[in-house]
Amino acid sequence: MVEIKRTHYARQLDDTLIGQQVRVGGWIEDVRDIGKLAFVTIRDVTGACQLIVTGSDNVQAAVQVPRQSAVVIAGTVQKSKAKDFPVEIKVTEFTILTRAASQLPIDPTGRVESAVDKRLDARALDLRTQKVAAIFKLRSAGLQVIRDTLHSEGFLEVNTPKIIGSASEGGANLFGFDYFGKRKAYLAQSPQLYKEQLTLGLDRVFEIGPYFRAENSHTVRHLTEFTSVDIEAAFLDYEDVMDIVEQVVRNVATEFQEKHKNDLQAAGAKEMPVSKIDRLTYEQCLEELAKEGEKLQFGDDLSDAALRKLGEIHSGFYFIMDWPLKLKPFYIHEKEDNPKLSKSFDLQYGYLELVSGGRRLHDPEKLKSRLAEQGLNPASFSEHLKAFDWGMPPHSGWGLGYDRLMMVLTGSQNVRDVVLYPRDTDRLTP
Ligand code: AMO
Repeated sequence: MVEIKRTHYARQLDDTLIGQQVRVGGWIEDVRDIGKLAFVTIRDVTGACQLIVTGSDNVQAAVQVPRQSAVVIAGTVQKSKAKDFPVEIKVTEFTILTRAASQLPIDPTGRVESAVDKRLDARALDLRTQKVAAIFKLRSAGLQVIRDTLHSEGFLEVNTPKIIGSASEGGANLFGFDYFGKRKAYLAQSPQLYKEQLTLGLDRVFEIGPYFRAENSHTVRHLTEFTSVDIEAAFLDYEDVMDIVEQVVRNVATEFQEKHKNDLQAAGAKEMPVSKIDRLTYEQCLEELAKEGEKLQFGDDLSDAALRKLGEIHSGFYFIMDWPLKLKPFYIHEKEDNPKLSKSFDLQYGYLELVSGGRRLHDPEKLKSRLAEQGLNPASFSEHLKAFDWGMPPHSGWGLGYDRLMMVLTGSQNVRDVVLYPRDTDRLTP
C-alpha cells in the first residue's frame, strides 16, 4: 500500500528540515533529465519544490511520466544549488498515483496562455495555474473577512430559500420552472424580502449566497448566477449601512495587502488602499456629467455611457446616493425632506456598480401604495406584507456583488476570471 499522507507541503520545506525524511504530494510540473539523475519540479497548492531523482528505475519513471500527473514522493531534504529553491529532496520513493493524459487542453504552468473559454472548459486543471489559484485563495480570504466584520457588528448569518413560489422583487429577470407539475417556481434573484422580514426577530442578518438573474446581457460583468453578500439591519438608516459596507470593503482590501501580498502579486493585482469613500448625490453626478457635456434630466437613469464618464472622473470607489425615488424598487424609503428623492445608494468602482442598498419602507400602508404605484399587485406580495403587520422595525440594508468586488480587488477584467464555474447566457458547463 502506498502511503499518500504528506508530511509537508512544498512551501513548508526549508533549511530547518535538512537531513530529515519528508513525504510530499503534488503534480509533476517539469522534468530535466541529465542522464544519471533527473531534476523534477513538483507543485502543490502552496508552491513548488525541486526533487533530485537518482537510480536508473526512478529516473526512467520520472522522465516518462506525463507532466501534471499526480505523484507522491518521499526522500531526504538537502541544501540546493538552484536559485529558486533553498532546499531540495533527494528522492528515495517515487510513486505515480494518477497519470495525466499526454495531451492536455491547456498549459497550467502559465507559459502558454489560453483564451478564457478554453480555460473555463478545463477549469479544474486551470486552477493549477498559480495566477488562477491566487484569485481563488483571495476570494476565500475575502469571504472570511466579510464574515468576521459582520459578526463583529452584531449580524447573524442566515440562509434563505433559493427556490421561491413568487417573484421577490417585482418579477423581472426571474428564472421560472415547473415544480412537480403542480405549480410554477422560481430561482431567487435576491434575498430581499426574506432579509427584511428577518429584521423583525433577528435584528441584524447577513447572507452570502448564489442568486439568479435571467438577464440576457453577455458582458464582462454580468452572470446569470452570481454570489451576493446581503445585509439587513433594524434601527439603522441608510447612511449607517453605507458605513458598514465601507468598512467591509476596506477590511477586505487591507487584509489582502497585509496578509496576502504573494497572492495579489501572483494574481497580477495592484494593492488598493481604501481610504474614506466619497459620497456623491445623484444630483451632483448630473452636474458633473453636464460639465462633461453629458446632459441628463432629473429622473433619468445613469446610462452605461454616463457611468463610464463618471468613472473617469472618480476612478476608484465612490457612492452615488439619493437617487430619484422613481428609479428605485418599491421597498425603498423616500427622503423625508424631499419625497422625490430616495434614501438609497450604489457603491461604484469607476463605471462598475458593486453594491446597491438603502433604507426600506417599514409602514405596511405606504408599502402597499408604493407597490400599486409601481404597477405591482399587493395581493401577490401578501406573504411578505403580513410580516409588516407584526411590528416591523425601520430597517436598511444592501446587496454587494461579491464577484464584482473580487474582479476589482484582483485586477481582473472579466467577472468569469473570479468565478469557478461561471454561468452566463451561453455557458452552463462544466
Ligand atoms: P441589485 O439588483 O442592484 O440589488 O444587486 C446587488 C448587486 O449584485 C450584483 N449583481 C450582479 N453581479 C453579477 N451579475 C449579475 N447579473 C448581477 N446582478 C446584480 C451587483 C449589484 O450591485 N435587493 C437589492 C439589494 C438591496 O437593496 O439590498 C438588489 O438585489 O454588484
